[in-house]
Amino acid sequence: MNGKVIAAVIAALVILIVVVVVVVVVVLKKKKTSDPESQSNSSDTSDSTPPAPAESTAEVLKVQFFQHCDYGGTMWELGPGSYTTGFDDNQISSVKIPPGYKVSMYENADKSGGQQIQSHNPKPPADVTKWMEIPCLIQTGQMAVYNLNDKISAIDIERLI
Ligand SMILES: [Ca+2]
Repeated sequence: MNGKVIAAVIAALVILIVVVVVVVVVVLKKKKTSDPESQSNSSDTSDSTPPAPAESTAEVLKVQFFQHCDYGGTMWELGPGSYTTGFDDNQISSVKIPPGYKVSMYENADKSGGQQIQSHNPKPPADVTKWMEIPCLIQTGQMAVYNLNDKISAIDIERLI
């Protein structure tokens, strides 16, 4: 009898130890799995964060030059830079300038002497949509400042924004 009781007690102790070990292991596993879960949750929230919006102002517009007054004939489009080619010499008669651009137009290819025009469009937020339009570069009346009709041989275009 005593041996059986002792055996039963030992068996009970072994079972108790096994149960305790199992409980401890389960608790530890829950703790370990709960940490990656919280990490995955945080990564989920970072994934759901919307990407930074693309810069709409990054678009590079081009100045439009026209062969005839009132934007007729051939059109030449030029981005920021310095030009003596890319347009027909002594042909430009009208110009459309995008917002935020400064355009210098010269009678001479070396930009020395002769007539010059420097026009710049106001920076945003003054008016980001309005283009500056010069319908004719001929010298007439209040447009006397424009005396480069069919004379332009060099152009500088600068982006101000
Ligand atoms: Ca012309």
